[in-house]
Amino acid sequence: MKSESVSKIIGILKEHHAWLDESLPMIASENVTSILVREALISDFGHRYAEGKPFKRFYQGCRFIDELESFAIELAKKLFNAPHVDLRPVSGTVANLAAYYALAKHGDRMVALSVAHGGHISHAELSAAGVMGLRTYSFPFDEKKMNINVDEGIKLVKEIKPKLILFGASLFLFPHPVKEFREVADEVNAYIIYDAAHVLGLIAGKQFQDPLREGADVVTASHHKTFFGPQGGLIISKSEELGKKIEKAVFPGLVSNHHLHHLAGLAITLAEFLEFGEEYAKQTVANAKALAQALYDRGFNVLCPDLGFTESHQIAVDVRDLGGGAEVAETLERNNIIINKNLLPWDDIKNAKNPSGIRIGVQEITRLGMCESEMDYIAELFKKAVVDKKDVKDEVRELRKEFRKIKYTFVESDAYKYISLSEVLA
Ligand code: DSN
Repeated sequence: MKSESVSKIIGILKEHHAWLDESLPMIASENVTSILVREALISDFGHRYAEGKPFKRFYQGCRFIDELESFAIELAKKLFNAPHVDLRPVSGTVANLAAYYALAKHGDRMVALSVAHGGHISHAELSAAGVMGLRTYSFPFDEKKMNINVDEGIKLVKEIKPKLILFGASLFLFPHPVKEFREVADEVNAYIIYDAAHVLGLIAGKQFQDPLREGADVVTASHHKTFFGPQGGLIISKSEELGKKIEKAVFPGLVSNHHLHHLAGLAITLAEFLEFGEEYAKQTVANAKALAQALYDRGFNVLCPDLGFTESHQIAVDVRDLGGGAEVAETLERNNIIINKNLLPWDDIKNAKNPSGIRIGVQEITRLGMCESEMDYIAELFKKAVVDKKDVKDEVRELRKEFRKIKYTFVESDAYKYISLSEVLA
């Protein structure tokens, strides 16, 4: 390579790929895209502008972008059984901003989960909710059930009369009580937003709750967690009328040009989910339950044993007796098992640097084809690394050798192999 800077940059990318190739990626908010999606990402769509809606653009040259975007919208409407979707938000946070902007005004109130109880940062006043001038109130939370306290929550809604009631979370073990709040939402004239970023793939695969049918007005999401698309966001509305409000908030409100290569990749992911989504989502939830049980059997303090630990792709573990979330996450990383430290309900947000817990996600290793028996072995590796303080890097590497390919797609390919176009085409 002629440029030292470019060689350095490509060298770093290759090292990252090589590391991933011998690791267990278990961050609950990530996933890996198929080779088909990656092909879309390097297409010329990534160089173009298409402000506005299909066939009503402010730029020429959008003929094929229009065709693809309208086709993607049709696929998404079919997959989510919804009358309106907007695929243009460039992230989950932008999707939330657009929903806030469409449905509320500066100074309105919103009830959502606090960050310590699992709420996403964009649900908080210090982030997107505050940027939109919303005054946020935290749902009362039942720590034992790791869920919203319905009776107390309804009381709070009646008292403060919010404009928005927001469900969904980043630590999201069990379905949220959407239908239980529909009546009180109508009573106080509030909209229900459901942030499905984490569980979109499980909803698409019909293995979690169905927020639109349970009473949500709009569903916001990123589409790169349990939904294994390229990074980006979307908004699903329960009616055309609400969809029109959302459209205006997205453009010209918050997004000028959406990322058209990601839109193309998302279209492919929608097709993958229509074909493989149910099977993938089923295996993901089965794997999460199996790993939770296997960790619990080995003495880990996995949350909610009486409730079956989880109904999603996530597991939460209290690791205070093992040195806390930061220490455990770092120990696992040294062993090529990648998870994150996480606040648990009793933690003060000021302790975010060393919280009580860890959060584990199985959606990416499920995409690599792993099943329940691998979950049992992975729990053993967790114990060896964290409790017995042994080095398990070699075992992780060996395990990964058997699971190199991306499954649940039309063309299986290596998951983390670095593909160098400059070398192939030179
Ligand atoms: N903060 C991310 C997560 O890990 O859940 C989502 O944006």
